Amino acid sequence: MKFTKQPAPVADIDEAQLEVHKPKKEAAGVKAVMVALERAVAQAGVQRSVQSLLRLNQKGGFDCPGCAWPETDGKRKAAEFCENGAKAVAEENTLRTVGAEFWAKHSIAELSQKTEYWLGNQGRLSEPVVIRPGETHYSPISWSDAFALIGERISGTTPDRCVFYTSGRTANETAFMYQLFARSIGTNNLPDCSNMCHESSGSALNPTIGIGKGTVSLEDIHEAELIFVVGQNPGTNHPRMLGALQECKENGGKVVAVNPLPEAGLFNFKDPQTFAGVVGKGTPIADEFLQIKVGGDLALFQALGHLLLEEEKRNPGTVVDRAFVESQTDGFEAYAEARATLDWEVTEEATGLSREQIETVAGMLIRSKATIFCWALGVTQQPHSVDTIKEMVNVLLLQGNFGKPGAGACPVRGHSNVQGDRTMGVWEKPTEPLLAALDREFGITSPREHGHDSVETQHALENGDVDVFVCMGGNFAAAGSDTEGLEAGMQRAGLTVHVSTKPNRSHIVHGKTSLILPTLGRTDRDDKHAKGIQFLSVENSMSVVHSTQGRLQPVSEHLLAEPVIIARMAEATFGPDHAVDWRAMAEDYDVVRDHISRVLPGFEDFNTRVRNKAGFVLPNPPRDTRSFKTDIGRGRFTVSPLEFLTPPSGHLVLQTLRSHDQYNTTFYGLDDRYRGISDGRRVILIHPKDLAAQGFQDRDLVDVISVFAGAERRADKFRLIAYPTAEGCAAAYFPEANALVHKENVARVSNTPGFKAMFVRFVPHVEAAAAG
Ligand SMILES: Nc1nc2c(c(=O)[nH]1)N[C@H]1C(S)=C(S)[C@@H](COP(=O)(O)OP(=O)(O)OC[C@H]3O[C@@H](n4cnc5c(=O)[nH]c(N)nc54)[C@H](O)[C@@H]3O)O[C@H]1N2
Ligand SMILES: Nc1nc2c(c(=O)[nH]1)N[C@H]1C(S)=C(S)[C@@H](COP(=O)(O)OP(=O)(O)OC[C@H]3O[C@@H](n4cnc5c(=O)[nH]c(N)nc54)[C@H](O)[C@@H]3O)O[C@H]1N2
Ligand SMILES: [Mo]
Repeated sequence: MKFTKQPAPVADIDEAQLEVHKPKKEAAGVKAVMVALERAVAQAGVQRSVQSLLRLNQKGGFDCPGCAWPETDGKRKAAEFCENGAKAVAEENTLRTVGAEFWAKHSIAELSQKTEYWLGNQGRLSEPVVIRPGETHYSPISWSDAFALIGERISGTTPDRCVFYTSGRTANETAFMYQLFARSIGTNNLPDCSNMCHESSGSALNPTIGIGKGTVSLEDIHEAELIFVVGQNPGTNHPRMLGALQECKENGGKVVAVNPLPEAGLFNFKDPQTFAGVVGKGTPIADEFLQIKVGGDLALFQALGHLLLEEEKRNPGTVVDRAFVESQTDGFEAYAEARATLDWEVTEEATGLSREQIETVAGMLIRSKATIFCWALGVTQQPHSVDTIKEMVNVLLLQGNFGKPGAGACPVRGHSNVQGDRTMGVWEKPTEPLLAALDREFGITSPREHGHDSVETQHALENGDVDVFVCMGGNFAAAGSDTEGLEAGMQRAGLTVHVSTKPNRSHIVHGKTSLILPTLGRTDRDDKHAKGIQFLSVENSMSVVHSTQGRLQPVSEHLLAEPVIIARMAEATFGPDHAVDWRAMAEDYDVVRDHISRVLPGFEDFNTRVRNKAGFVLPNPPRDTRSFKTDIGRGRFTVSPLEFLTPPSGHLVLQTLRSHDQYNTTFYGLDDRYRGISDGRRVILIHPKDLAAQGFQDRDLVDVISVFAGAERRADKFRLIAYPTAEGCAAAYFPEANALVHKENVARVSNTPGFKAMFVRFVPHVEAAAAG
């Protein structure tokens, strides 16, 4: 098939075009379907769009690259996707391509002036390119020369000066090969996007419940009596979750939303796949909305624990699941003692909520016999995130909300295979059993010393300690904090290797030498193998492993599949006589799966079970048997001191978030429809009272200054927008505001950047006088 349509590249963002309308109180509906189809057709044409959307999340089809929310098994609708999933697919399916001509036309100096929106919209990368010291443009390089260069550079330095980043789209088999490659070289420098995302969840769950993952299934969401949605914007980031919440409500369940912003999807959902959703009023979602202050969640869950214990004192045996607590947990007495008293004044100050509001929600918890706490980044990107999540676990343990239908912990993951990548061993702090199993299976000696996480990688880059930086997907320069320092650090790396689908900022602020290696995406057919067409697998947010297979014709014949790229990097590094048979794995992914089945517990007989239509579920002790595989063999109550964000006087707390029209650092479009903001992104959402108190007016143009540990960071030209956020808390888009996040502003223990915990003030923006 010849591709005919080559839609023109888009114009870049013109912030002067910014439009602001009233925020919406409902999500999805017919509009969502229309936007999805319009975007799909604009990028890929009718035929290709139909071809791909009909296979999205279907058995034998491909896994949606949009998010990690599971598919509705057994009763999948003909079109099991959401607006943003469809946009993610359209983004990948585009017929625009970026090849030699593009790179010859645009210099790095020119490209450095472009936004991610413009860069990403140029199209799919179609051939490998290189830029060497002193050059101003990328230019084509053959695959074999590219691999030779990588092999040479890795062999020419020490393992600790090589870093291997993974963004969470990487499939299981790919991730397994990738970590094996790093460990065969001799490094655990395997930072991943999880470090910036749900690391705090793993850091809190591992010691308390013995597994770093959620403990619920999709059925549990449907059956819960009460669900908390904390620090999450499902209407935009996990739209299919709204269908699950709707089902829960239809079964009589209740929902509590905890968020500083009144996000549309938390209030009303119009399921575009049902008649009622199209013509009716939709389903109200949240029964209670706690408009919490940013960073106030630890205080909230301490107060809820306190109120539950008080009720237990009044009516013994009605709240605390005594049998469960006694037989399965440890540390209850110390926890009960710590939560016996509460300072309501401080609690109200920390949360911005009234005592009555918190008591109402505690009453709902007390009445519920099956509660689930869902959470996402509003909770994980604070200095005290790990303590907050531990406190949520305390409340769940108290009522025995593990291992029974409709109950449990549900960290809602981001990237579609971020959870699977970690399961496959992409982790800078690997466990000894994993390393021992790798060594046994492959006859290598894995390094035991921990490697760099994302933030440590940033430090290493800035210190000039990285010679080879390989990025398996993602956009590290834009995703991390302290943009200016990070970009300078990237430029100090000896060689950057970007295995990517689309151009992005990280390609532009490249290492001294840099390669961009174009690869297949989820939707592309992977059939250039002696053994014929191949499929891969992923793990969703609920520990279900299933296959994913793209069928579309790739936009260019020069793309290589990720497993092939890893195998060839390894061959170039180790030569033909390495202990690991890389080529066998690249030719036939069943070979990778056979290795995985012998290395990772839970993957026995992987090749057979992955071919089951619905895939298979990984073992999960809290869910399966109400047991906790912690070091003490019990669930652990913990005691954390109260902590919340107290900005210096004259400052607000700034959180960063995603618009409805972006995927992390990539922008599908410029319409944050539910929040009513379009055609511009450099905005600060601010409560009208704070706007007045700061001496500004709606739409004023300001420069933003953040303060952290005595240091200041500055980002210019943002427009203040009066918005119904919690008082004292402002919001801006990621990645524009990343320049304001000091790299040492991180969550304790997990080292996740404090992307939702900055202290900022504003000064009027003054245009620099024209030169001359
Ligand atoms: N369409 C689309 N889908 C995506 C993504 C995308 O960019 N676009 N990204 C994917 C990825 S990698 C991830 S990790 C997830 C992210 O999914 P989310 O976590 O939903 O992403 P954010 O936009 O960061 O939204 C965080 C929410 O937390 C709230 N919040 C901020 N601070 C606090 C706080 O202190 N307390 C509480 N209670 N709430 C707070 C914000 O108001 C916001 O509603 O989505 C995934 N899915
Ligand atoms: N301020 C602030 N910063 C944040 C966050 C925040 O909430 N606020 N969130 C953090 C979070 S949760 C995350 S997950 C990170 C995201 O960090 P990353 O995962 O590094 O960033 P993405 O924007 O998802 O990466 C987009 C790029 O991935 C490439 N890509 C897409 N699909 C594929 C594929 O199939 N294969 C390959 N090889 N490449 C592909 C494309 O080239 C595209 O340009 O950002 C973090 N940064
Ligand atoms: Mo994420």
